Amino acid sequence: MDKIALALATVLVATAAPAVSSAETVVTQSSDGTITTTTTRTRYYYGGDTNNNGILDSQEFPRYVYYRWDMNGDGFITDDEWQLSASRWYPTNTQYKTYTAWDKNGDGRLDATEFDVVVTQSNLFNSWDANADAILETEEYETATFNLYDLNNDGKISLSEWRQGNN
Ligand SMILES: [Ca+2]
Ligand SMILES: [Ca+2]
Ligand SMILES: [Ca+2]
Ligand SMILES: [Ca+2]
Repeated sequence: MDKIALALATVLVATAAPAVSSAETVVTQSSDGTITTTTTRTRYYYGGDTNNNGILDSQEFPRYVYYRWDMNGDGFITDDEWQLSASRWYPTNTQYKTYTAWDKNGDGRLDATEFDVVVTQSNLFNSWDANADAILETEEYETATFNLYDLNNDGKISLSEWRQGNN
């Protein structure tokens, strides 16, 4: 019975960690016999890359964050989803301790429009976009994502930090 429970837990962890990227390798041979291998990497950005160009820009960013916070994918950020994400995405800003100030229509949850205001007013994109060119390069995206998991800022992601980030 314990084995079954453990196997189930493993499956849940595996499915909770989303596919971040896929790699496609193209091998071409030119007429002189030279073989060239090119690998391109495509990121999914959780559906936030709405124009599908492989890059998150400042317009797309709020929706990307929204998809990541809406863990059950029902289209709303509820109190429990807010609690799980706010302290990781806004570790130093107590303004984001609760969602109630952002719930303009008072229905107890945040829809995409309400949440866009949160992301825009908090200037979250600017803190991710280190070179301030209004797009997130791979390195900027990776650094910011790493920081989401590295809760104690020691430059490493422990197993427990990894689990907390994927719950
Ligand atoms: Ca894009
Ligand atoms: Ca939800
Ligand atoms: Ca609402
Ligand atoms: Ca940038």
